[in-house]
Amino acid sequence: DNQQNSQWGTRAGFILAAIGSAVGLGNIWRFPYVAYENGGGAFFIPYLFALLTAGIPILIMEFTIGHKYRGSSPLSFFRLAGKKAEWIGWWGVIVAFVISTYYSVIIAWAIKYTGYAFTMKWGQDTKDFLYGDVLKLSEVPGEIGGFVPGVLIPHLFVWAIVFLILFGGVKKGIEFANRIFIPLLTVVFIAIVIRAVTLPGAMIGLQSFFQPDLSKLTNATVWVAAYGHIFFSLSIAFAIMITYSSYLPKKSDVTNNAFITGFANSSFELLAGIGVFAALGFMALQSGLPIDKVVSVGVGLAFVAFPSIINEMPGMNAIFGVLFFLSLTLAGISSLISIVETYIAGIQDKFNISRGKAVFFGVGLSMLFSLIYSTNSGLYFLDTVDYFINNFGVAALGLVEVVAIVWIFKKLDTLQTHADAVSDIRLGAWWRISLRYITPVVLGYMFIDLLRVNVMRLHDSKTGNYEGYTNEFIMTAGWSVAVGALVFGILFMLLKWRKDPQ
Ligand code: LEU
Repeated sequence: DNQQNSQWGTRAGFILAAIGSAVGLGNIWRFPYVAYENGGGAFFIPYLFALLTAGIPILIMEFTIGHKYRGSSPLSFFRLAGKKAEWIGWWGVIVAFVISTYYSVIIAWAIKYTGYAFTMKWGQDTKDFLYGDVLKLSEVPGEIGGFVPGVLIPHLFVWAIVFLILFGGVKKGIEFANRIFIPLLTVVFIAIVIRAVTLPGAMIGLQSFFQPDLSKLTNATVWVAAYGHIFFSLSIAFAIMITYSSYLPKKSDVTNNAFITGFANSSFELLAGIGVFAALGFMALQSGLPIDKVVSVGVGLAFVAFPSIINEMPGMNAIFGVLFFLSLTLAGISSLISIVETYIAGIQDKFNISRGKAVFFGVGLSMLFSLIYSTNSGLYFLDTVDYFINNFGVAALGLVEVVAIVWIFKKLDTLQTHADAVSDIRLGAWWRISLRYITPVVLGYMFIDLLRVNVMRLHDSKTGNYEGYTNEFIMTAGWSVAVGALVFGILFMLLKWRKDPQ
C-alpha cells in the first residue's frame, strides 16, 4: 500500500504503538546508567524540568505536525514550510538511521542473555564474561579483528524480526506487534520491580536515587544529559513521533494522546529507575561498598550489574533473570521498528516506491551498517556513536527544530489552532512559553557549552576526549557520524520529489 494510505486501526492501537516506541532500551538499559553516572539524585530535578518544559511540549508539537501534514517527517516538514524546512525532516531520519544500527545490537545481547539467564551462565565475574566471553572486545578501541559470530547471529535474527513486522504494514505489522508486546512487557516488568524493591538493602538504593543533590544543579553536563535522555526516551526530535502520528485518522485527539504517551513512558522509566537502584542498594549491602562505588559501568550496566545482582539473589534467580532480559528484548524490538519506520516512510514519500521495496531497502541498508557493532571493537563504536549522535544529533536537532518552527517559520499559532481544534485539552501559556523561551534558551546554552567542551577536548591532551578515546577514534566514530547525519540530511533534501509533495 501507499504511504499516505496507511492508518492505525484504532486509537488504542496508535497509543500502544507510540508507547511501544517510547518505552525501550532507553528506559531500561540507558536511563539507569545515565542517572547513575550523573550522581543519581542529582539527575532527578533536571530530568523533571526537561520532561515538563521540553519533552511533553515537543511531543504534543510533533503529534500535531504529523497529524496536520500527514506525511513522513521530511514530507511533513516540506508541507510546513517547503525545502527550507524539509532538511530538518531528513536530518531526523538520518539520525534515526544511525541510532537503529547500534540499537539493534543491544537487543541481540539481550536475546543472548535471556538464554544465559536460565543457567546463569555468566558466572561470578560478570564483567569479564560480557567483555571477554560474549563481546570478545579488542584491546585497542577501533582495532577491528573480525566478526564475533556469537553476536552476529542474534543480531541478524533481530533484523529478520524487524523486517517481518514492518513488511506487515502499519496496522497488520506494527500495531499488531505492539498489541502483544506492550501488555506483556508491562506485566513482566511490574513483577521484576516488585521483586527488586523487596530485596534487602533496597532502601539504600532508593534513597540515593530520590535524594536531590542540589550541589550538582550548576553542572551543565548533568542538564545536557537530562535533555538528551528525555528526547531519546520519548522518541522525539528525530522523526519517529511525526511519522507515527501521520497514520492517525483525521478525527484524533493529539494533545490527550501526547499526555498519555508521555506519562506512560515516564512511569516506566521511573519504575525502571526504582527497580535498578533498589537492586544496586542490595549490591551495596552485600559488598559493603557505598552505592556510587558498587559498579563502574556505562553501557554495560544492564549486562554486568544485573547478572551480578541475579547471582546474589535469594531464590528465583533464574526466573528473574529470564524475565528481565526478555523485557529488554520486547521493549527494544517495539522501539526499533519505530526507528526504522521513519526512513521507510521517508523514502516511500520522496521516491514514490512501494512499501515492500522501501522495507527491503531500508532494513537492508541499516543491517549492513550495523555490522560494525558485531565486530570485536563494536562496543567502542557503540559507546562513541551513542554519545555523539545523542548530543550532536538528537539534542542539537531538538533545538533546531523548536527554534525553526517557533521563530523562523512562525508556526506555533498554526499548530496550536490545529491541536486545539481536534483535542479536548486546550494548549495554553505553559506550552507556548516552554517552546518559545524555555527550551531555546536552556537547551541553546547547554548545547553551546557542550560543543565548546568537546571541541576543546580535541586540542587539550590533559582533559582527554570522551572516555579517553584517541582523537583519531573520536573523529571517525564521533564527529564524522554526527556531522555526516546533518550533511546527508541536506543531500536528501536536494534530491527531487518523485511525486508531488503537496
Ligand atoms: N524511545 C526509545 C527508548 O527509550 C528509543 C528511540 C530511539 C526509539 O529506548
